[in-house]
Amino acid sequence: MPRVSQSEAWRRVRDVIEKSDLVLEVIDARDPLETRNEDVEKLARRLGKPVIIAMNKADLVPIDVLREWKQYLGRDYPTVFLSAKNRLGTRKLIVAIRDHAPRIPVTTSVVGYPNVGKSTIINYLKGKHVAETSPMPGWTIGEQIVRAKTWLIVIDTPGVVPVDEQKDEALLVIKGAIDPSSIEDPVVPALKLIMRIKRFNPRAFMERYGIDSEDPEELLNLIGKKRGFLLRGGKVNLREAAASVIRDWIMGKLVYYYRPSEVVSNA
Ligand SMILES: Nc1nc2c(ncn2[C@@H]2O[C@H](COP(=O)(O)OP(=O)(O)OP(=O)(O)O)[C@@H](O)[C@H]2O)c(=O)[nH]1
Ligand SMILES: [Mg+2]
Repeated sequence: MPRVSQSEAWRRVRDVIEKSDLVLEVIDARDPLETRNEDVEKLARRLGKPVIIAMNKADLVPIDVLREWKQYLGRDYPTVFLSAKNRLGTRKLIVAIRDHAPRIPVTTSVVGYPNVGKSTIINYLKGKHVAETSPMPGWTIGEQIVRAKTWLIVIDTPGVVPVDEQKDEALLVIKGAIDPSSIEDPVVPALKLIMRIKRFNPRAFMERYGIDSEDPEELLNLIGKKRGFLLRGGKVNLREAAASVIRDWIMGKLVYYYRPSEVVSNA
């Protein structure tokens, strides 16, 4: 599980939002609804801080889909999309921060679910590697204050999960918010993840592994066999297969995305 407890992470996020002028909420462009953190937004509203949504990992989603989300989310908060990793779209982020800053210099907190790319964004804004990043969710432990530009201070924070989701491992897996090695039994969460991936990208498994099946459990078996995850006696080690599927999802090797019109009626 994350290297810092969620109650501690929330305490830090609350402190950091309190001392910032602007909140940058980072979400994952592949799954904007599941990685939008309503509790973070509520907290920002309660503390009277303006919010900008940054849809990161845009390199994994087609541009027309990104534009639809920008328009949809833009009804609530100014929204930009970017790929911090590939350094694309980041100029628009800087412009958005400057345009919505209540004062200059501005202190901006960077908040959101684990693993959405908060620390990678901090590094981009600074122009060098100052914040530790990792494919493992829950990497950042404490806050980190970085003067990114003469007029911009950014504060990195640990990823936070709303309280009512913290025990739902399958949901956290879908959100890419949990380290698979910390899950006691990853099989059920992996089966749910497989169903969600197939719903939005029926070709995902064929593209990644060259195999597929209508039945998620059989698919997991086939993946385990193909990757050589076998128990003594030759049966497939389903747990290992499940953890590997979850890891591939976290690493962006299994891809899906969807449009607002596919999931919300008022899009
Ligand atoms: N494809 C893609 N991957 C990205 C992008 N930005 C970050 N990542 C990857 O996502 C993973 C998580 O990035 P971090 O910056 O550590 O995420 P974080 O939000 O700080 O995570 P925590 O500290 O665990 O809450 C890393 O493997 C990054 O390389 C992006 O724009 N595109
Ligand atoms: Mg981080």
